[in-house]
Amino acid sequence: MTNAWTDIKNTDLVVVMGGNAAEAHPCGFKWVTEAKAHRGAKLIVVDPRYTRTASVSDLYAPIRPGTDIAFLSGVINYCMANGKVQWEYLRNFTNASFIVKDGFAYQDGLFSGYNEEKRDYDRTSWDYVIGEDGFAVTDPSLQHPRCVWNLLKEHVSVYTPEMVERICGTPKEKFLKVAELISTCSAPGKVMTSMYALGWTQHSSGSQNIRAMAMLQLILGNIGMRGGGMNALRGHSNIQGLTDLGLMSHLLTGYLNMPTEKEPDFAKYMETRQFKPLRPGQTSYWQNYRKFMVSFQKAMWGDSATAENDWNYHYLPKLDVPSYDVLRMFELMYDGKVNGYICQGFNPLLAFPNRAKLTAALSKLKFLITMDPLETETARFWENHGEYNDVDTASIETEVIQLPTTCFAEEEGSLTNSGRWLQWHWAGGTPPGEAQHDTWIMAQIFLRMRELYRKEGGAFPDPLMNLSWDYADPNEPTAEELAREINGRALTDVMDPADPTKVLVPAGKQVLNFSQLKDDGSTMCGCWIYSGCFNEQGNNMARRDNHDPDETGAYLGWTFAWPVNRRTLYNRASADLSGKPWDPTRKIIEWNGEKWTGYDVPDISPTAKPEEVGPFIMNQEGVSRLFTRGMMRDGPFPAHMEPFEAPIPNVMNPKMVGNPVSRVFVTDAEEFGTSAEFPYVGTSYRLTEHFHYWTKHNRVNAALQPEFFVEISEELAKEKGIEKGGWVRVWSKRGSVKAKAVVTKRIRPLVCDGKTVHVVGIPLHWGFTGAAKKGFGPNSLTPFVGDANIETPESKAFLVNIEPSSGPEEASA
Ligand SMILES: Nc1nc2c(c(=O)[nH]1)N[C@H]1C(S)=C(S)[C@@H](COP(=O)(O)OP(=O)(O)OC[C@H]3O[C@@H](n4cnc5c(=O)[nH]c(N)nc54)[C@H](O)[C@@H]3O)O[C@H]1N2
Ligand SMILES: Nc1nc2c(c(=O)[nH]1)N[C@H]1C(S)=C(S)[C@@H](COP(=O)(O)OP(=O)(O)OC[C@H]3O[C@@H](n4cnc5c(=O)[nH]c(N)nc54)[C@H](O)[C@@H]3O)O[C@H]1N2
Ligand SMILES: [Mo]
Repeated sequence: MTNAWTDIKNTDLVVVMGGNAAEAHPCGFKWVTEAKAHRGAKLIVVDPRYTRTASVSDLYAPIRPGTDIAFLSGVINYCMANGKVQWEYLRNFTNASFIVKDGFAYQDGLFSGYNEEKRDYDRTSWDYVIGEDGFAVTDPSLQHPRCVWNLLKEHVSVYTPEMVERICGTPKEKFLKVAELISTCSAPGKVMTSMYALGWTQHSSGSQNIRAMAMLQLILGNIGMRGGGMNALRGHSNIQGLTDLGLMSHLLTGYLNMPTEKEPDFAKYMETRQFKPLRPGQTSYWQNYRKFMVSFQKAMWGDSATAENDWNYHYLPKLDVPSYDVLRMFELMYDGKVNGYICQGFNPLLAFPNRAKLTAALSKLKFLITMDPLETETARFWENHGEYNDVDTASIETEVIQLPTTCFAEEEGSLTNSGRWLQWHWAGGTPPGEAQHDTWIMAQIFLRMRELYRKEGGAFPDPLMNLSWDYADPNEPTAEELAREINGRALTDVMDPADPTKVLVPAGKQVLNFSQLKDDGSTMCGCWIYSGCFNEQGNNMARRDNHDPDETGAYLGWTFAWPVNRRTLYNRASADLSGKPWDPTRKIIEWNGEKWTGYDVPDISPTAKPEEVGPFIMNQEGVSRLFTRGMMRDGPFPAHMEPFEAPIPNVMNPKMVGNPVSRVFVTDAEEFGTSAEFPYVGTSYRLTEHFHYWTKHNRVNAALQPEFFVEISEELAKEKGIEKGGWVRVWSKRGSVKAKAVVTKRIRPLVCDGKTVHVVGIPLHWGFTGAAKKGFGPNSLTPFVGDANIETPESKAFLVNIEPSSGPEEASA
């Protein structure tokens, strides 16, 4: 989230599109209720299904899964054509005025530079014109035909209301009502918030869905504003923490990049990272990259990391492919290239696509270790459950070792919520049986491996032997020790840059925040964006002051938000060029002639003059981007692409299948179904009563939603002779499942490009362990393909067929 859950109460308009917050985020949804009750805010829901969120909306519009880019581009087109633009914000705070190189173009669904063989773009033409002074050339009058604004205008002009209806199946009148209501938020005193989750991410063009809305929010001037922003509703209680702390295979902590093969030494790695400002006078905050990186390496390897050995840069793995995401890892397993797999707090057999392929992949391992408090389907993948898990147990030789762990309620630590708040919690119970904390298990694996290396030697033991392991009890680092390490401290006295005779941070003391980090080895820090969470003031994540002076919803004394306790990102953009709030009733920060004051931690230097520094200091431009220079693999503007399995051809280019730069593994190419064989659109989602695959172990939840079902419209039920509550078989190119049919008015047929499109809704909570009835889940059906930029699987739009059937057969043995 750019903002926070509590900030949603400040909005005028909530757009829930690509999510279902009332059911998947019921606790956070109360802030929407708050905004409606106390501000008279309106709620728009755009979803293929009439959800419980839709049931309390002011305006609901149906949409075909996987077509949100067309819809949002249609809204952008509407706003541009009708002058519904926050002009001053647009001119000063976005790259609308930047001139783009001549070679850049878009035609037949493709941008310039496409290479069909490589399934990739040469992105060199997706760039600005750079002047002789080294700065990007701009036209503040927005008249230049090749400025970003005019290129965007042309790009979105095809997304007329008629085109939106043709692609999305959203009736034109409904679309126009949505567009009109959204466009009112271009007024500086009106603000809209975007709340989204998997309905946008789990698509082969998921990243571009989000970009499309972010661009709309910039055009309306809603980023950095109270009650505005792009608010990703994160899933698991600590999934924000997962990405922050570098658990993605291509990231280190704090969104520093994992080195690649093309960066064999530290100098080469740094060459492309300390971005030079692209406009005169701008701050480009990544110029501090080296401080964060060196401090991270010092946290990893302590004294052995020195200037002479480039802080042990050679210890870091170098990626030979863009990432080792879950799809790629399972592909490698499937190809027999992986011996062992440690699966910690993850149930991929139910969570990832194409279950038959996953089972085959797990069957090729020599060993599988699971770390989980519960019995998972992944740990039991080899067990035959008749039609529910039809495997040949005898032929599987994988050795499975189950390590029972505790769960969050049985341990101390912090969870980072969607609003970037690091919230400390305390253990609420003692672990049952043989269960151990994850930290204890990981420490044991490390200590025993190190011992083996010490005794037996081995290839390249240094990164392991020299790993910094500075904990009171090496057998189990405590949560506090880890948090202090993540915050960072001075290793030798750190001198004050303003007065080099004065010690700023004495050796051994915690740094205040990342502004005190150095690139000379005098500081260490596990995760720079978290620095400040546990400094000499103590554990700031444990703070529980719930005062909210002036009722802004900021709660600055409650826990700690990264970065530096800032609650609204880009908050400089909440004020105009002179530093006055666009809307005085929504003040966040304000320039008082000498410094920035207000209700939040400013995201520029507190004394930086308002007209001098742009509000987007993490961008080289100093402003935000309506056009990205080669950052997005599939285009600098979002463009409509169909899912890999779609009921109609891409109207921009009928020959195009899916996202043209999404990775497709060879074995999956023939696994995509066509609409002739599979006429219906499958989509998958969660229910309030269950949390994925673990609450089915709990009898109360199991009783609330006992049995796997699919949802279809009355029209489809009639057409297929399917009875309410009767058994159906649903199948795709990759598998077949059986379910009870829920026939509902909440899903309606759509008409896309002249064709009637039926949606089959498939909730995801069932498997073959736990207290609920056995079931299958949508991932027996979903395709093994993901987003072009980040490889999130395309779970929300695929093709299926459906027919009445008999119930499933249990295992005979
Ligand atoms: N009760 C409960 N709450 C949960 C979870 C749970 O398992 N149970 N899981 C948590 C996790 S990890 C996550 S990630 C979040 C997920 O939170 P959400 O994304 O809100 O949850 P989903 O149910 O997957 O819903 C997505 C919604 O998007 C709609 N949709 C599908 N395709 C499209 C599309 O192409 N466009 C649009 N506009 N909408 C589409 C679906 O119909 C559905 O209503 O929920 C979290 N909260
Ligand atoms: N078709 C389809 N597929 C989907 C989705 C969809 O919408 N449609 N949603 C996707 C999404 S967003 C998600 S997040 C995934 C969810 O997929 P998973 O993350 O695999 O699902 P969970 O059941 O939440 O699994 C987490 C496991 O962690 C265990 N656990 C809990 N606490 C601890 C702990 O402290 N330590 C350890 N070691 N283990 C612990 C639980 O017992 C559980 O078995 O599913 C994905 N798959
Ligand atoms: Mo999730």
